[in-house]
Amino acid sequence: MPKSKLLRDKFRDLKILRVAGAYNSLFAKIVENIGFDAVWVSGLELSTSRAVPDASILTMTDFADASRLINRSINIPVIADCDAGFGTAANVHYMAKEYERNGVAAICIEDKTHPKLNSLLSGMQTLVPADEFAGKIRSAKDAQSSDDFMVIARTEAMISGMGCDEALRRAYIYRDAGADAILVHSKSDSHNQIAEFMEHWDVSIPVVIVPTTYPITVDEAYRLGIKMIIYANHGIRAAVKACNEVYSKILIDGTTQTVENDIAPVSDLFELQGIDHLRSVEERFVRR
Ligand code: SPV
Ligand code: MG
Repeated sequence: MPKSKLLRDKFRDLKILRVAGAYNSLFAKIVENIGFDAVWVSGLELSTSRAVPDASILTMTDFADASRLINRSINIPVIADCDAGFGTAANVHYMAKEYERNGVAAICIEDKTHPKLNSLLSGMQTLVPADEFAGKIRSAKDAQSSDDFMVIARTEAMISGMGCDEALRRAYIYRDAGADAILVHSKSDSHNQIAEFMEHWDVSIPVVIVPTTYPITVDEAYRLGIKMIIYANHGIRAAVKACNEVYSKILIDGTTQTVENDIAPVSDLFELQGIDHLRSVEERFVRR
């Protein structure tokens, strides 16, 4: 079954979808093994993994290649963070085709100017006019070849300080342009902004949230009418902390003995590589 169909089915069948961020196949595999519904290929994680700012320093090709490699390593759908679409509505047309060809189930584009800056940073959070962004959505929808491929429109109105009314105005324009879902982003320290948005949203298409700065439980999100929660960066943050602690300890203690209980055994790595599959292929085809 195509991954885009799988994602559509989850939207139809599940009360709420839970999605986690990854920037490579390893983390995507962990996300899948834990039981999340899909992988979010996060621009923030991907940029961090290359030690560059999440500010359109990496290119569309960098992003699309990461999604392609991740997608072929897992069986759950990939939802790709495509920033502001890497240019105009014309760029978006090429981009959407490329991602769909790569097997990605859904792309997400945001209404910021390109080059963009990560939403959690202060500074240039400028939006393009709503009708210009609607053109990007129409372009992506025109480019797709299967009906199931999804285009998620993300409004950064509340990130840019414009408030809930502007987020709602834009969300309705993006829905009318053909978006399959709306991602409403907030960097408030409570979920009040999201709650206010949901109070006035008619839920005609699903709403997606990315709770990084505000806490929200799955039940709270469900009660507000939210359909998908993306835990966008908790994987890489866990990894950074763990790696810092373990490598520091090795250098300070002068031995690996003191960290052995805090790290995964090598057998876990072999399992993540899919060693069982290698063994079975060897058994069937390699002459000894
Ligand atoms: C990402 O994970 O790259 C996102 C979410 O777009 S945020 O970092 O909050 O902008
Ligand atoms: Mg991003």
